[in-house]
Amino acid sequence: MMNTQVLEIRKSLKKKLDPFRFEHTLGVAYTCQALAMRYEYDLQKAELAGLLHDCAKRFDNETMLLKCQKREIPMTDGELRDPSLLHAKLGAWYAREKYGIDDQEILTAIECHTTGKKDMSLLDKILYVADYIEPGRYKASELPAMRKLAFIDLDLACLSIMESILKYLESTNCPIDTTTIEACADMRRIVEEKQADKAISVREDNDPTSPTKEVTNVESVKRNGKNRRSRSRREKRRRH
Ligand code: DGI
Ligand code: FE
Ligand code: FE
Repeated sequence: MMNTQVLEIRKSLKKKLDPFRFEHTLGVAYTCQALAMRYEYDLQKAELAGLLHDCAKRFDNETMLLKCQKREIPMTDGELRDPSLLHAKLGAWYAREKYGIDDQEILTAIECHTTGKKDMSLLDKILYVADYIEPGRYKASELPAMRKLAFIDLDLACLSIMESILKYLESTNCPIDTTTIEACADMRRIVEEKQADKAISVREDNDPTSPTKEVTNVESVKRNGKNRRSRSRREKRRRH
């Protein structure tokens, strides 16, 4: 069933955003939903985050600075040096105050969608990645590979996008916000820890003397033998 809140938001954004930004918004909302299906996240929350993520993108830098000052939204040095970053924070403010979103996960995802942040939630990562890979994007680097990777390993896709953006910012001498650097370092730590865990478990699987291997074997014998047998006995009993 189509949700009326989503329809209202879409109608309002169509009026307020320029046609290219509106198309991008629909693309991000759609991609957020696709990733939410893949990673078993709430589809409607993912759609709302995608729809509203750039809702403050219609203001110029000067206006955003004034609006943030007026609303006492704290600004970082990086945002003061490049106020275009403020559309994320200001967007979260609009989502809450003007579009009636009270779900903190959605608001946080909108707030960190440009720089990322430490300890990103599943929705933060879904929105961050969807913003980069949505079908309408064509300029970003390595898009086909990123699009594929997003549906294989979300953390690795997130890290690859962050590294690519940092490389671009460094090459163009753009002021880099510390949040962007922290987000990338944190995601690298997560990916490296996951890779180390995987390497250990592969080594243990190949080592017949490994104690964990024994436990795994005992456990799998229990699961595959005893439990399966008792289940089939139960099933037999039920049938007779
Ligand atoms: O609003 P969109 O264009 O859809 O996408 P976005 O909100 O992810 O913004 C993308 C731009 O933000 C991209 O050109 C890289 C830039 N960006 C990300 N982190 C930083 C940054 N720009 C600066 N100056 N500093 C950062 O730390
Ligand atoms: Fe944005
Ligand atoms: Fe965007």
